[in-house]
Formats: sequence, structure tokens, C-alpha cells
Amino acid sequence: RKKQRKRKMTERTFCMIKPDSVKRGLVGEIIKRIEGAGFTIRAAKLFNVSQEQAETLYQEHSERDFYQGLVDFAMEGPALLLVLESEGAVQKVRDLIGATNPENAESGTIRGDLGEEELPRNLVHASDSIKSAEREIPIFFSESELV
Ligand code: 3AN
Repeated sequence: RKKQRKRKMTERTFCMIKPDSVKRGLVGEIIKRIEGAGFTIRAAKLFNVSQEQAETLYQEHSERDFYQGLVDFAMEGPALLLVLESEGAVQKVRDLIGATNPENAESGTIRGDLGEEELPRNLVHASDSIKSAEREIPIFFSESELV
């Protein structure tokens, strides 16, 4: 419909509330911020990420010295996996999360306000582009799990 075509593009992005957040009891606080920012949750599951999934998610970092630690961290306990939708969702969730290193993340962001540990323990992952989101969502969700 005409009205819908004029609106900005609705995007979906993949977000993982990482094991450090789940351990620290921060899931509610983080979801509150996500919902408060206007995202629609399209899928959510508490999940033990497998080694294959962690390696696939982080494949672009496979040559980095922190890769093994990053993969192990993703598997150290359950994570809350999300598919989030909004206009411009990819950039919007990255803005909400803040800089990669919590030490450098601005206050008002999730990592800036809640980050207390060293990398890779930075609370939340979010896809860095639409292309990444399209690659990452199917690592964890089947089409039928998206509502
Ligand atoms: P972001 O999550 O902000 O997109 P990336 O893609 O550069 O950051 O890094 C992916 C993940 O790798 C980060 N979320 C973090 O957990 C981990 N990481 C990044 N840099 C380092 C580092 N220097 N040492 C340990 N882990 C890191």
C-alpha cells in the first residue's frame, strides 16, 4: 500500500544477550532497554550455543588471537537469542549497545552502563550489517520460529 511504501525500511537483526549477561541477571534490564527503544521481538529463545554455531557466528574473527576465547565464551552458559525488528534495526541496536569494549562505551548504552568485565565479556552481540543479519539469523533460527 502507498502509505507503507513511503515508510523507512523495516529491518530484522540478530541479537544475542551473551552468557555473561544471563549469569549476572541482566536479561530483564537489557530487554527493557530493547523494548523501550521501540524494537519488536520477532523471536526469542534461551539457548546453549553449540561449538559449530559459535564458530560460524564469529568466523570473520577466526584468524584473531582472541577467537578461541570468544568461541568458548559464547558456549560457557545459556545465551538469550533474539531477532529484533524495527526501522533501521541494524544501526539502531548497535547504537543502543555501544562500543565493543565496555571501557570505551558511552554512558546511556548497554555496554557503557552495565559492562563490568573485560573483552570478550561485553554483554550483547548484534549484527553489524543487513548482510550479517541475513547470515546470522539462520545459524540459530528456522523460518518457522520467527513470529
Ligand atoms: P562488536 O560485537 O562490537 O561488533 P567485533 O565484531 O569487533 O565487535 O568483535 C566481536 C566480538 O569479539 C566482540 N563482541 C567481543 O566479545 C570480542 N572481541 C572483540 N575484540 C576483542 C579483543 N580485543 N579481545 C577479546 N575479545 C574481543
